[in-house]
Amino acid sequence: MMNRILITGAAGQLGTMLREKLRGHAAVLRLSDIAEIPAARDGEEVVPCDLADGAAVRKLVEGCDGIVHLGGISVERSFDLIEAANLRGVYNLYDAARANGMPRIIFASSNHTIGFHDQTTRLDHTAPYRPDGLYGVSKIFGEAVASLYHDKFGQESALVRIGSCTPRPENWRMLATWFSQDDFVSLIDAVFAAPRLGCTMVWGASKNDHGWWDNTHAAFLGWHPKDNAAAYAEEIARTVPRPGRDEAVARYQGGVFTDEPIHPSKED
Ligand code: NAI
Ligand code: 15L
Repeated sequence: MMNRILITGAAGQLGTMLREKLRGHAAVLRLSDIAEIPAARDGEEVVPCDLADGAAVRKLVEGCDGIVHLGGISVERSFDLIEAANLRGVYNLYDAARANGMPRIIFASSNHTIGFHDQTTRLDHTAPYRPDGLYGVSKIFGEAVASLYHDKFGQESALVRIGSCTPRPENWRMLATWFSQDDFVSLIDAVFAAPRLGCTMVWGASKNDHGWWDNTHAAFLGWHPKDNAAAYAEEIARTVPRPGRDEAVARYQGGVFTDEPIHPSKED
């Protein structure tokens, strides 16, 4: 049993879900966000923090033996916003971990690191980056910081390139990208329990019949996803109009993110 797991981004969509599902997986869940978080219950601590504030992040990480790093901008936005939360924030987190005994970090990376790959291409861990926006670029930066801190200091991380983590698949693309909530939880347990982690990229997806991503390289973690978006295929075919083959959502792995503009920063 772990003593204290820190969840950053705990007020967000996945943070709120993991707050419930990781209850009891550690003696204490330390919940942090820049946004308001509902009050702590038994076995929880709420510690508000802006990830862009290095001194505050250093204190935040103190006493934690595992980190699930979800905090940051989670969609395409201006460089200003992305820079503070996803560039400075991820650097602050890794440097704070180095100063605090190097607890394992599960970094919520994203499929948008490779979003411009065509949906007909199957990818493994050697696939080249093809970000579909500044958000995807920021997740590549996070993966690079994790790699640096591993090679330089031995910091262990799982770089989870999450597909689409929702209660159920909602559209045609999610027949490939869906990551069930339970499969995310079992991955977190496997990562914290593994005798050796290193700095390992894991595709955050369930075992979808129509998936694009090959996790063979990460088999040593002993993680076995159980859910399959195919169980919802008939319902999606019945209720969701199928996009045209030339639409970004049906062409590229990153879907509609590939169609986003570069959002102007304040000074532009
Ligand atoms: P979300 O946007 O609902 O939650 C992110 C949280 O981070 C928010 O509560 C926000 O207040 C917080 N945050 C933003 N800037 C911050 C700062 N400067 N300091 C502290 N906290 C800050 O996103 P969601 O969907 O819960 O995703 C969680 C993580 O997983 C994100 O990093 C996202 O990029 C990643 N991810 C999520 C996917 C999904 O399917 N939901 C898919 C791929 C990646
Ligand atoms: C992400 O990276 C986003 O954070 C999430 O909101 C979804 O859009 C997801 O990717 C996706 O590609 O479905």
